[in-house]
Amino acid sequence: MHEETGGEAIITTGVGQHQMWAAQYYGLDAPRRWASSGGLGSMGFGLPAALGAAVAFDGSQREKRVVVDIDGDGSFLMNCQELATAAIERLDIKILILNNQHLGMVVQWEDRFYKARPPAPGHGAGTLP
Ligand SMILES: Cc1ncc(C[n+]2csc(CCOP(=O)(O)OP(=O)(O)O)c2C)c(N)n1
Repeated sequence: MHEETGGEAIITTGVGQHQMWAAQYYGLDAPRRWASSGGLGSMGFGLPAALGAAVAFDGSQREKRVVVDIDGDGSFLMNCQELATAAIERLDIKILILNNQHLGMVVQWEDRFYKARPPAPGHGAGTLP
């Protein structure tokens, strides 16, 4: 994706493993290309952030930019109703969902720090969160 866009795309993310993966492997090499909730860590950030970036860089006030939300299935679910906004406002965004069918980062921490004991039924490997 970095190659295809010449690194010019604006990338947004949810929070979780997909976010860490994107941060490490996308190959960011310029400022003002990355919108991610690294402080509060708010799942659901990716889609609305992408909508905002698409409005800001729609080619009217500023140049047109490719906008990609790299999201997790869990994070995406938290604000997927905003797809309606994207459709109504005809916003040009792309969404890449890394669907591991888990709240991956939570499972990872359970595995690492809690001997793989899930805190609630249906939260463990092989099930939806
Ligand atoms: C609103 C909100 N609720 C809970 C959390 C705690 N949390 C951090 S990462 C994560 C799992 C994210 O799952 P997903 O979006 O599917 O990403 P993955 O880790 O699988 O890539 C959770 C529940 C959070 N950061 N934000």
